[in-house]
Amino acid sequence: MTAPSAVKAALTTQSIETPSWAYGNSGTRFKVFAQQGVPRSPQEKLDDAAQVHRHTGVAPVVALHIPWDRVDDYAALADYAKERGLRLGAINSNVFQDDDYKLGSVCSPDPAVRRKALGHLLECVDIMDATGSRDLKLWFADGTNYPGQDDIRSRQDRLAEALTAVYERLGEDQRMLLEYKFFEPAFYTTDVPDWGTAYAHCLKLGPKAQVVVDTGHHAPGTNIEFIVALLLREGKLGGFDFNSRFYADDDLMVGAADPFQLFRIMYEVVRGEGLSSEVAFMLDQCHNIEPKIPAIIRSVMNVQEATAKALLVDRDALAAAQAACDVLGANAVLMDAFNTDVRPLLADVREEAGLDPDPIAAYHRSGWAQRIIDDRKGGQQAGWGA
Ligand code: PSV
Ligand code: MN
Ligand code: MN
Repeated sequence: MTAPSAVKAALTTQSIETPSWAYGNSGTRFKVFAQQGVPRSPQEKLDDAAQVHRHTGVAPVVALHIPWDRVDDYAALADYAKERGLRLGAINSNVFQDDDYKLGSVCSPDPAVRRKALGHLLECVDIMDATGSRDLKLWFADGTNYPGQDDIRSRQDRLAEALTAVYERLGEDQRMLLEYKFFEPAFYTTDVPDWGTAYAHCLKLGPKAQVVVDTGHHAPGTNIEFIVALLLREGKLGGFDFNSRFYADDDLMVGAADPFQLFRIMYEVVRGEGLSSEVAFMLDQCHNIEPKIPAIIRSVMNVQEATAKALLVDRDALAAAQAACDVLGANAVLMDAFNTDVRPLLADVREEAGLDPDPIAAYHRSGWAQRIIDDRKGGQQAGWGA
């Protein structure tokens, strides 16, 4: 087993990015259940994110979603974050919520719609300049519902054209993260349905274009850790949108549905030297029925637990068993790490950082939940069931 001190040291290098929309009200297409005390502004979302960071110590970055987090002065918003020990992370573009986007955005057959969508993406890069954000996250709802509705290849050409324009606009230290999703809202074709399509576009664009793996965006049974291993090997894994799913894009708390899968993913991250700042560990979740801040704290802890277990894998023993063609021995090395209770180790890590060993209990004791219920009336909706 890897020495606990080395595991603890590696754990301190990971930072987890929480999404602004997870702090707001969300729901399904059937109902948004409003909760008391949810943020009424991007600033209040940052106030809540600061609580998550305060109790976990590893969530100093917050992703924004434009236009859901539209403000007049983005540099001032970045200052607001900084004053709370945070920084602004990925800017998530939104080319799916306007009526104009019924037949797609950058892939639409209508050139005026394509121009509008590209204008929004370029505006997001302007916002990155103001906030100091490194990453532009691109998720396209584009696709078709019926065979013959539009030309699959022409849509790829339009996509490539828009991505190229955005790529050329990126600054020296900025990146674009292209996210794929196999279906929904389109049900016949999706223009960026899988890692292969995202990878092909990113490869042509250049090193500043990277693939983002949303763990809820695959067909059931897909081996996500294989995709992670491959993208890391090719230097093309820009980050994760973590969440968990039982059926489709459920956006439940990461690690809730399948902690073993999360461990397997994190093992490939560790194996591929991906615990660096080059890989963004973002959450993309919605908390429709559970209180939001403790749910986000729980999610951060779940990522940490999977990471700790992945770090505990005895890589020398694993390599030896693999080289000896010892199938069961190799599997046992991995399972030993997965079956280790890492909660005491993580409690130590927190205490050594001056934090409460139990972040959820510390949050409940802090009084923040009652304070926001008292102070905030009429909280914001996250947009839609992102
Ligand atoms: C839609 O599926 C989605 O959940 C994507 O995963 C994006 O990352 C997110 O919305 C925010 O736009
Ligand atoms: Mn996502
Ligand atoms: Mn999604």
